[in-house]
Amino acid sequence: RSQQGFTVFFTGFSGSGKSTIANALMVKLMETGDRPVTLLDGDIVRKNLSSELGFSKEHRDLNIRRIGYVASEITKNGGIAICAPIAPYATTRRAVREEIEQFGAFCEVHVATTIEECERRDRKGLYKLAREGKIKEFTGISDPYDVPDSPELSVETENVEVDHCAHQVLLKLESMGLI
Ligand code: GGZ
Repeated sequence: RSQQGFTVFFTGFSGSGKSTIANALMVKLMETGDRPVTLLDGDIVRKNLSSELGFSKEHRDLNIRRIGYVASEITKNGGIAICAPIAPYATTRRAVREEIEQFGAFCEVHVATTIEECERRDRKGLYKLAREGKIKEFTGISDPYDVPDSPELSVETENVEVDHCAHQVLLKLESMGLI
């Protein structure tokens, strides 16, 4: 296999559309390529890899480092890893980038759907619970989110269809020479 492995790392608020875009991207990559594609979605990782962790800074960092480690192994072996956690801390995202860039490419995609829009949708009712104080340390409400200052790509799902966002990621990967 001649092509290098790479990781697409989505970051953004709960309900911003990360998982939906990541799933659409996975389908497109599986249709067009011959490399294995692994999706490391936030809530699936939380269930299987980080089930003992909560949402303190320490626990979030540990969660992201685990995702980064798995993605770096996939990248090292020439595969494609798609990660879709909130990943609120810039320093932790930076550390994951550096780990992965030892083995292949890293494409950070900020899903920049605003907190107002995510709260307005409130698909899982979590924002309401966060406002009521029933969920503590909720990202964007009572916990920080460092806005990425130099992501490879920024998309948003308030005015743009998910499928179009996934297409924009594909175009970016093409322009990076990865697919
Ligand atoms: C943020 C929380 C919280 C708190 C539970 N803050 O919409 P969801 O439900 O499926 O996505 C959110 C998910 C966040 O997990 P991550 O592993 O992506 O977070 S991090 O990257 O910060 O480790 C949300 C749910 O878990 N959830 N409590 N307090 N999101």
